[in-house]
Amino acid sequence: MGALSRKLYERACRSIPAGVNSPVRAFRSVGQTGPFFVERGEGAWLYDVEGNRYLDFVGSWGPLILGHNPPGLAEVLEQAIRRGTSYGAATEKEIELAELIIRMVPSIEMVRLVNSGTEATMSALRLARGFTGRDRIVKCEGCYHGHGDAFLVKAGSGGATFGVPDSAGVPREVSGLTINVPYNDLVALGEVFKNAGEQIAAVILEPVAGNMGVVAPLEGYLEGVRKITAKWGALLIFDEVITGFRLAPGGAQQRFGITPDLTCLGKIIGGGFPVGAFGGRREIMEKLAPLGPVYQAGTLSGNPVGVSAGLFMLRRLSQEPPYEYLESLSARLEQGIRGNLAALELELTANRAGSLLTLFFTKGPVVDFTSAKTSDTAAFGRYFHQMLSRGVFIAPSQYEAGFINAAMTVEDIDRTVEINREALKSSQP
Ligand code: KE4
Repeated sequence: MGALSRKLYERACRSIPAGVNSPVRAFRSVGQTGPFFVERGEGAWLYDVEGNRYLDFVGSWGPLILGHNPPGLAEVLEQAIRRGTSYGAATEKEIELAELIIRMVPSIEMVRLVNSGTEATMSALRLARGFTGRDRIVKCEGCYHGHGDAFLVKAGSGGATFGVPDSAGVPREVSGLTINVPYNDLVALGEVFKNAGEQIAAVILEPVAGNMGVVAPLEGYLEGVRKITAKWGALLIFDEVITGFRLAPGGAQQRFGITPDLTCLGKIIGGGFPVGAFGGRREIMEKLAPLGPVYQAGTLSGNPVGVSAGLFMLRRLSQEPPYEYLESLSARLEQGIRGNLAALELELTANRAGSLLTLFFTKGPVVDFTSAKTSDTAAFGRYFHQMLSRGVFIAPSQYEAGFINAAMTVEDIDRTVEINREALKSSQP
């Protein structure tokens, strides 16, 4: 870390816990005391305060599928801001965004906007409990659904990285209602339902997991979860905060042909602005206040600036879909990395789903949290720094996804493959 970043970090630590506003940004999982500080982002690149530039595979953790500041976005936002930054009153643009989300994600008949992925999952959970009259929920070990109390039970993102399966401050009465099952394990899920099926309001999962590193559903897994939840009258909630609008215009549910009862969205939907959403079957959504008994609210929900960013992103993704281009870049990167592993005779595991990719420092296969946790996180930490020092910024944690974005070029990918090879060589013990 450069002298300027170090100085800023020391100053930040005096006023912000660990100097950051979200734990993973502190780089503690890769053994570094503090992060570099960003000066600006442009296209596929991040620039730090020392003027170093990094090819950005974090992309604000998913929202920036078009890269930083895609052409046209700043102008749209400037116009929006000039009309006021927030009204706390209804606007036509909120209807336009809702209608566009419904067009792109067919399982969504009605949708409500919120301000983050956490708010989307928290609200979807309360709605599922209100709709079914049941209290228990099922989640998968290694899946992360934001920092709502009910989900901080073996959370797979920050929690796993910090080796803290539960969070302090979550009452036992709350975490006791959350049942964890291994991802990709229908037998375990069936068992849970056999024991407590009538008490279970919902199963929530990432249809492609990104928060234990990238782990795709095994053949038949999502279909099996759909069947079990339907049989027992529990709702199926797809947390598509990462996969929504990324794996396809209609997200993972379009890619795998599964219809959940509720879907949670975030990240891309705001293009870097704080926007989230949850939506699904009309009969469920109509339980929401002020129509129905399930309360949910938000001062800045449907905010005109965030909505303008969301309309820009989703219109761009539906009118000029980057998915083929992203697939070609992502496949090229995966092939390059696999070629390096073979040439260096390294038995590591590269998992990819569309433009999501994780290199696990373990032999694999990595199909759930238990297999992900066999990764050598110290080796990953060395690799992270070798990549960063060569100008490639990957997630500062083994248990996160890498995000390829449409501002990247074939040359960027080919350069990354070369750097990956050098970094792998120099990070060997
Ligand atoms: P936010 O509240 O952070 O907007 O969304 C929570 C969330 C919900 N569901 C999924 C599948 C998610 O991946 C997330 C947030 N993802 C993390 C990265 N693993 C955000 C980065 C961070 O926590 O700083």
